[in-house]
Amino acid sequence: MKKGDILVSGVQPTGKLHIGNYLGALKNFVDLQNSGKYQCYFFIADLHSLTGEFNPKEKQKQILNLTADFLAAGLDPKKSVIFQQSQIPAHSELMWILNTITPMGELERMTQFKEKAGMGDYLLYFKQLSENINVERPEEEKAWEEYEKIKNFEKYYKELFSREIEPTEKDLVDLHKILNLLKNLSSTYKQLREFSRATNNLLDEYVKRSKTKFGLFDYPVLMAADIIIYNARFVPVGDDQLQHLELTRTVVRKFNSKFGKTFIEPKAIQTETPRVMSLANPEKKMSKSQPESCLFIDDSPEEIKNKIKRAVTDSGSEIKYDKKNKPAISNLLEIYSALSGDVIVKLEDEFSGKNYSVLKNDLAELVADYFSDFRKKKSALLKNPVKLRLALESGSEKASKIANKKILEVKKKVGLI
Ligand code: AQP
Repeated sequence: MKKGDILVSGVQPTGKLHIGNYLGALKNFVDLQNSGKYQCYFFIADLHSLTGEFNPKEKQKQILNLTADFLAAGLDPKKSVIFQQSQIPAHSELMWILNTITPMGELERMTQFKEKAGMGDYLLYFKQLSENINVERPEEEKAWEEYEKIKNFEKYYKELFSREIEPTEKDLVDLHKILNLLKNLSSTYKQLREFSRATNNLLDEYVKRSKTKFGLFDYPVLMAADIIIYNARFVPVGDDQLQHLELTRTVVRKFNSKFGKTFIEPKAIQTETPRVMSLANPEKKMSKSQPESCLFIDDSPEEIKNKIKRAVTDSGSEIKYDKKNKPAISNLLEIYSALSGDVIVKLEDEFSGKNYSVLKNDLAELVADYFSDFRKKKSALLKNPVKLRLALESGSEKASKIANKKILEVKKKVGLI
């Protein structure tokens, strides 16, 4: 293997890979590997994949399926270390040590957690409410006392939702009590009825949150361990992982300042398409957990054609790259450009005067063609699961040598040995 900076990234074996996973991560893994500039470590993030719902009977199949994706896309065990996260206990050991220095407040801020635990949109909505609340003083003097009480509530509310840390369930219960007291007074103040409704909804979300599994909350700490245990300087990831990577950097600083310089602060490497958007809703990212939003890289040409045909489009008919006003067409153009290598201006020129269906037809052909070789290689690889398993085992053995050395260093620094 060539010398050079170390680079690490992983993908969860949770199902088929979509074109976002490919253009935001896997394609880049292959390019970075082939550049010869890095020592590359790519792993099957099977421990991470336990944080969602899953069927244990399917897990082995998913692990081998993703290994086949890696190899069929061009990752080469002779050039990169390709391994299975759970085969290297040092990742989990390091995670535990990092857990002891990671503030919960940092984890509570993670957008992905808030979205998956069902709170993200609600908190955003409350923030907006708090920014807009401004109850006017009523004309009639007899209502002034009532107005003062509401004004106090307004102050309390704004303070609660302007903090960096989310309000606790107790804050919400208190808020609810105040709203109940104000309810009799507030018949004239429509805004407060909206707060009352929203507070009830948010309390429901807190109940949902309390049922959310801790693994999902702790996910970014395991991710930090995955990266820094290899002394990685770079991490090729899509946009959705940037916040987690920032947390990794924070954890590294905390560890180094407490126990002495041990870890490197890693940086992201991103592609031109770090955030491929959903085919069903171009305001949201394409996500495996929303299969209807996805174009999977092993979809058949027929499926690709149907999915792209059904993809939502924007109003108007001009094929123009304009993320704000034409998010759906811009997303299709980005995918087109990434796969064809043509710059977007050239595509706009090519499709000028043509309608959306021409772009969709051409894109469907391009995607089907692009992945045709991949599909063949993948189906051949899947016919030999033993070979896939051996490839993973041999990679895991190489990775564990590095990881075991690092965990020893960490244990010494912490005083465990
Ligand atoms: N829409 C996307 N555009 C660009 N890159 C993306 N990635 C994920 N979605 C997009 C990147 O793919 C890599 C591997 O993803 P993963 O399997 O670890 O992540 P994931 O988050 O489970 O994949 P999904 O589709 O995002 O699943 P959901 O949202 O359902 O959990 C990562 O580098 C990621 O940034």
